[in-house]
Amino acid sequence: MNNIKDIVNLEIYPIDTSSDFLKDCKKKLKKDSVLQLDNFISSKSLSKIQNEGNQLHPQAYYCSQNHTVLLNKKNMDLKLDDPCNVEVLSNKGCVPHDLIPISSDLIELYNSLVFQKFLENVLDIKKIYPYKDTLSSINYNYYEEGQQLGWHFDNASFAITLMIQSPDSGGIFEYINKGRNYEKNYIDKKLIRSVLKDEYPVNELSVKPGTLLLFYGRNYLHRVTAVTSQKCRILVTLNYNLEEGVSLSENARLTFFGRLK
Ligand SMILES: O=C(O)CCC(=O)C(=O)O
Ligand SMILES: [Fe+2]
Repeated sequence: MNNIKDIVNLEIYPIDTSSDFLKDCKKKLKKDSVLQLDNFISSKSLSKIQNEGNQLHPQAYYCSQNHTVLLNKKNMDLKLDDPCNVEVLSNKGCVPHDLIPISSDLIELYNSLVFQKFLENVLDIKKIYPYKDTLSSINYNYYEEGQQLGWHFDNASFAITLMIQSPDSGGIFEYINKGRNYEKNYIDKKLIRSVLKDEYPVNELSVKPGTLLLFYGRNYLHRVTAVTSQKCRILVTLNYNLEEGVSLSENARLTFFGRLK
């Protein structure tokens, strides 16, 4: 039986007990807008997940799409040089939740009340819920050589990712901790324009296998640069909702998984 104690490195990250540790995480997330917890997953569990990710790899569904930073299609009725109407490319493979074995440590982690409570505390959220549909809660993402995720703001307010396998080169997570305030309906087009033109200094994170990353993806512009090695980048997204019974839109499911169920 896999147990949260065997999956998470509780000696380094006492998510089950220490309130000081929680306060620290909260503070860091507020200050830096990202929370990076290296070696969050124990080495034994990480090996299991890496094997699982490599075994599932042939079943990945690959998609390639052009989209704007707001994840829309180019709108011909808007100014074509509006930075929110400029298209970037995203292409990657995805293995959806229903293909992940029920015995997976990822499922244990995702469903763990200790882990969920930790996320709720750090993110200052009352309660998080899994997706209602069978595909969207846990996703393996595969970035092959030449594949990337273009600059964007997420639709979801926060993102939780787990690095499984780093490529030998490229595939770097880059972000700026401003650009939009969704709650206040504010967007900094000048800033977005200069980021899209590579004229703004962006932050990059060096993320290793086993690292858990939390970030406010809806307000912070981010991307994954193209992988430039034969070794692919494998990353898991742990996707939760703020309300119960929510499914990912049909459009998004068809785009990312190639099916609705
Ligand atoms: O792959 C990553 O590190 C980030 C993923 C991401 O930004 C997304 O799925 O929206
Ligand atoms: Fe994102």
